[in-house]
Amino acid sequence: MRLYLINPSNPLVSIVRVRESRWNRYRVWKPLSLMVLAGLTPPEWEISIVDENFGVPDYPSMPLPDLVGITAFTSQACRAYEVATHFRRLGVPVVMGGIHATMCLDEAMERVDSVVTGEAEGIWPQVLEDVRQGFLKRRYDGGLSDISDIPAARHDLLATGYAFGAIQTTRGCPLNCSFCSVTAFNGARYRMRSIGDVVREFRLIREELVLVVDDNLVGTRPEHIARAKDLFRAMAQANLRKKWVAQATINFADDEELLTLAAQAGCRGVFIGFESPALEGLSELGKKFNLRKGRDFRVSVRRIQRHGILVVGSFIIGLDVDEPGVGKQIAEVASQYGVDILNALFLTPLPGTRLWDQMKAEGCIALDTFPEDWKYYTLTFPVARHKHLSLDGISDEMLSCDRIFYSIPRILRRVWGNLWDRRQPLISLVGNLSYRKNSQLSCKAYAAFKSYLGDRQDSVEKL
Ligand code: B12
Ligand code: SF4
Repeated sequence: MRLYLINPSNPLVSIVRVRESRWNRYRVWKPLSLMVLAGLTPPEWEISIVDENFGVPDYPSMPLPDLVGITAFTSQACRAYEVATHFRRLGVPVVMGGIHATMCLDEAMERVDSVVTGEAEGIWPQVLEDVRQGFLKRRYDGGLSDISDIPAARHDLLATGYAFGAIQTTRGCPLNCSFCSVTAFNGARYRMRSIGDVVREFRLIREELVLVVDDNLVGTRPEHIARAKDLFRAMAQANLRKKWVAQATINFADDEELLTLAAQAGCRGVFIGFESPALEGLSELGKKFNLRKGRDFRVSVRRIQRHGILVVGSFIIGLDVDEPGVGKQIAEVASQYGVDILNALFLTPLPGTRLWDQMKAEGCIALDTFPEDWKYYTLTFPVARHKHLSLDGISDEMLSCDRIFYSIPRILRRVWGNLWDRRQPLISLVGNLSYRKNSQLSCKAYAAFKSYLGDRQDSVEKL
């Protein structure tokens, strides 16, 4: 039995445009979902993982599979349906799973043979068995998996071409920020894989650099932090020789022992959501967690950096509190905090989030011809109506934010600081240049986007 697991491309996602920016070569990440599915698949299936981000293969020249499994974030949905149509025309059954199919079940069910909602661990073997028997059902629900059921991902498939390997050690987040789909999809309970499983899986990864995809590697409660410390101790003891980057909340900075252990275990970079320079902005997003303990972000960032760990700071543009000038304000605040790399994104209503419900109720979702418009839900295009910022205004804010933060003098100053502190100067340089280049690509992309909207006059007027 032959199985294709496909990660659809979206050419509008800047970090996969390797041809236009060679710096992106280091930022094409592995589709871990498909590697985990492969890990759940019995040996009688011959599996190929296709990541269209590395080029769309010539499907007609490939042997016909018995089953196609497609994953998709919302931004990939359009392409997912194109791929599904291709295989269904050939009589191959297509199963779709992942966040988009879960949040937009009816839409997906109209376009594929079967949809798997939720996490797949508890249900995928059943789906495969049903295919073998010729009784594929229209819908399966995996719900939330038992964390101990997560198998080691198949790191042997998809071996080449990526700078980073990928692994997941926890699922779920209790914070439920308004714009984020993680709590809705993976639940509010923070579920932690066993340390033994994680260390064993780390050994299977061939790349020296690894992305730990957890939404918050250290968690928010004392028992989560204690587990993170144990994990880091075990990783250091196992002498894995990996350098890894992860996502965490700002409380990562609050515990010197945690930082020391993380660095000893190979942590070289952390992605932190600061989200808004304004207190009202954080309240609006439901991210009051950032405000606890009367935090001084500059001190927190510096404390992390002293351990040789880069800080990537993420901010959102388009909140109700954001007025003209917010782009410059974010660039300046991020510089004051001292982050090494800034990731600014548009506030985007993703299906299944609280923000989606709110914006839909208020009639603020501007790009709503679905599924075609999903391809713009990359967080790098303005797809909604914002309180104080027009379409032109908000894209100008984004460009001015990037232009200021990624000016050559500022990049040089930061990378010089990285060199001086011996804090990953190379990764910092590549990251800064990749963001700078992508901002230039965005400038062109906005022009094309505006002409797309121009053809849909109604949207322009409403925006
Ligand atoms: C790593 C990651 C990335 C990596 C992607 C690597 C990759 N190619 O997969 C990078 C950094 C590139 C990335 C980019 C983006 N990301 Co991202 N990302 C994540 C993150 C943190 C982890 C994903 C992961 O690997 N999880 C581990 C795997 C094992 O879990 P899983 O993907 O959910 O898969 C399980 C199930 O969903 C299911 N399943 C999945 N696919 C399939 C397919 C079949 C056939 C079946 C049966 C089951 C199944 O089975 C799996 C095992 O249980 C998630 C948050 C999260 N917790 O998932 C956000 C997340 C997926 N990203 C998100 C977003 C918005 C983006 C971006 C649009 C914006 C951005 N700038 O970050 C871009 C878009 C990229 C694109 N190509 O279009 C949103 C997506 C929401 C949505 N509705 O689409 C999430 C949920 C975060 C959030 N804040 O809400 N991301
Ligand atoms: S943005 Fe981060 S902290 Fe907020 S709900 Fe999502 S994963 Fe949790």
